[in-house]
Amino acid sequence: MKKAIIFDLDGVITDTAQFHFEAWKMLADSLGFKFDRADNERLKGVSRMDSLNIILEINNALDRFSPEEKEAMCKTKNDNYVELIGRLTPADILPGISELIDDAERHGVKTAVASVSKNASSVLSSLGLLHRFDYIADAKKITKSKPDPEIFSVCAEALGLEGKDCVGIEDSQAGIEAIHSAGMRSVGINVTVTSRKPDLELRSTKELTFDLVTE
Ligand code: B16
Ligand code: MG
Repeated sequence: MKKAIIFDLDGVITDTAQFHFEAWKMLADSLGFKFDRADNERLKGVSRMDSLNIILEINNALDRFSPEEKEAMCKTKNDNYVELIGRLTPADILPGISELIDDAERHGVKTAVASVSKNASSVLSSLGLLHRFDYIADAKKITKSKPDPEIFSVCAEALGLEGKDCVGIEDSQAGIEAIHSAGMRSVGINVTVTSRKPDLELRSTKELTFDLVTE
């Protein structure tokens, strides 16, 4: 049985993936750039600046802006995003997540969050979950975005465990790759994966159960 469950935040614990999409879409529309839901799949688990670079690349505009202009665009996107997440409450925790955290605690299985978001603490706080995990790894603890394994490895190390003792839950292709590269087993939630598939594929967090995830 696995000794720890490591949760992605955006798209697994709560549906902020939708808010990230809306916030980028507002920015893209204001600049006359193409950006749709299929493009958004490439942004999941990817840092803010790397996400902007993907949008610029899609629109053949990578060389059109100075670093200062790109910082300003990231700030505008984040202002849009912060406004959207201001409405989050514990009712926005996705189905099955609270039960899984409770069951893990009951069985002595550790829990951690692996989110590359700079807003992770604020989101967890609004959801009333900031103190429910044994460890939280966010943008401050890492230097590389998913699909690099760093964020999952940092969690395992902080919990005093090896990768093989942990299972990660993710909704993005970059996240699934990061979990596998960290030597962990993976659970994918409605994930569009073109490379290696998750070890367990589920359509929704509703299908998560403690036995399924840990065994
Ligand atoms: P921020 P995760 C990631 O969080 C999101 O999936 C990704 O879309 C976002 O760009 C990234 O966080 C950075 O977020 O702009 O708030 O720092 O999926 O790793 O929880
Ligand atoms: Mg995610």
